[in-house]
Order: sequence, then C-alpha cells, then structure tokens
Amino acid sequence: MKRRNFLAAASAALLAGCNRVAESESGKVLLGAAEKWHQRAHRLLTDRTALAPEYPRSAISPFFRGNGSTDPQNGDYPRHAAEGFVNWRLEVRGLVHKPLSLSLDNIRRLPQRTQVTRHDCVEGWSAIGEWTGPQLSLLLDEAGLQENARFILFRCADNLNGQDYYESVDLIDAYHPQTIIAHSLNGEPLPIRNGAPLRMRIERQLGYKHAKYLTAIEAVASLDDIGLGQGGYWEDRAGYQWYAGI
Ligand SMILES: Nc1nc2c(c(=O)[nH]1)N[C@H]1C(S)=C(S)[C@@H](COP(=O)(O)O)O[C@H]1N2
Ligand SMILES: [Mo]
Repeated sequence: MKRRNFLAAASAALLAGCNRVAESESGKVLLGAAEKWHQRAHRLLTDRTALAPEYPRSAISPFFRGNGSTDPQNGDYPRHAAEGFVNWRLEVRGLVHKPLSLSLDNIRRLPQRTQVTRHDCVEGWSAIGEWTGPQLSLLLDEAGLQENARFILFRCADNLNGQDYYESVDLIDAYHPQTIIAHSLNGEPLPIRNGAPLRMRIERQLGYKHAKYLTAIEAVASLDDIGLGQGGYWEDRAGYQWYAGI
C-alpha cells in the first residue's frame, strides 16, 4: 500500500511537470526516457516487496543453530537473562514523532505474524524456523517517521569482539510485510542462542542482517556517523555488503 502510494505520488509529480515539457520535441524524448525509467524503478520496487518463500511446519529444522553471539556476557544482558527478561524494554527512537518504550508484553499484545522461513548465513549454512512477532511497520507507524528518516537502525545488547553489534535497513525492507520483531521461534520464546528476548527477521536478506538481542530501533537520515559508517557490524568489520538481498 505504502509503495503504491509512493509510486502514485512519483508518477503524479512526473506528469505535473511534464505538461510543459511535452510541448517541445526534446520534451517528448525526455518523457519517453522518464517513462522507461519509471517502469524499471517500478519493477525493481515490486521485486523488493515480493515475499520470501514460506514453508510448511513439517520443513522446520530440528535444531536452529546459533551463530556469532550465542550467550552475551556484557552489560546488563546477563542480569536480564537471569530475570527471564521481564524487565526488557525495546525503544523506538531517533527521527520519529513519538518515541516508544515497549515491554515484551506490549509487543506480544500487538497483532502478530507467524512465518516459516529459511535463514541463510554467508558462512554456508541454512536453517528453517517458524518465527512470530509484530511487523516492524506497525511500530514505525505508531511512532510516526519524520520526513527525513531514510534508514532504520537496529541496536543490539551484545558486544562481539569489542564492538556493539548493530544493523540497518532502508525503508523498503523496514516496511516489508515479512520484516518482524520476533519473540518466538517454533512457538516458544526465543532461546538465548537465537537472540532472546527479541530479534529482527528481515526475510529478504542474508543472516547477518537479522539483528539479535534487540534493544532499540532508531530512525536515522544517514548511516555515516554510526559505528564505522558502513551500516552494520559485519559491514564495518569485514566489508560485507550492506544490501544483502536474497
Ligand atoms: N546481535 C547479533 N545479531 C546477529 C549476530 C550476532 O552475532 N549478534 N549474528 C548474525 C549472523 S552472522 C547470523 S547468520 C544470524 C544467526 O542467527 P542465529 O544465531 O539465530 O542462528 O544472526 C545475525 N544476527
Ligand atoms: Mo551469518
């Protein structure tokens, strides 16, 4: 819906400006080129909003392995783990009109999406799991993005090799229907190994984009001043692609 509105607005803007341009010969050429550009952009956007494959429950992997941090020992995390995460908060902040601070209960009471998807790690393994949680779009709409917000940043509780893990996506992936804040794996609260109590599922992207141990969601205009400026832990550290679409 959002994408369509955006495309409709983009086309309208194009057409409004074109009444004048269309009167000249070079204007006609320009218009043709613009239309082709628009078609291509439309196709790209449509592709990016396509759903990742979903699987039957019978396809679920018996064991969903953990990768990277699997038992954070830094900061408040061990205390939260010992408390069963009853005091965990998820902040929604940055370029939003109404910052939010949500408990796990708040998150579990929102409308939920459940999806059985395949996780693909660049290190060469995959696993199928059933994830449940609210769509990120719900939280972003509730907080209300400011006009200059371009990226959504995910802050994590774990420190891995001396750096705080973080990730980010653009607004297309942020608003993708399968982008959810998962609190459950295969119908049970997330194991610590898989990101308890909250982790992102960004189903159209590779494994390292799926931030675990989620503490905050931040709307930002630029990624330049965050971490080393490449948009994520592995992007900063090892030059992984920021856009890891699959
Ligand atoms: N906070 C945090 N998120 C993370 C990681 C991590 O080390 N810390 N590892 C990433 C990588 S490389 C992968 S493949 C997946 C692994 O998810 P899993 O541990 O549930 O298998 O989480 C991603 N998200
Ligand atoms: Mo990974």
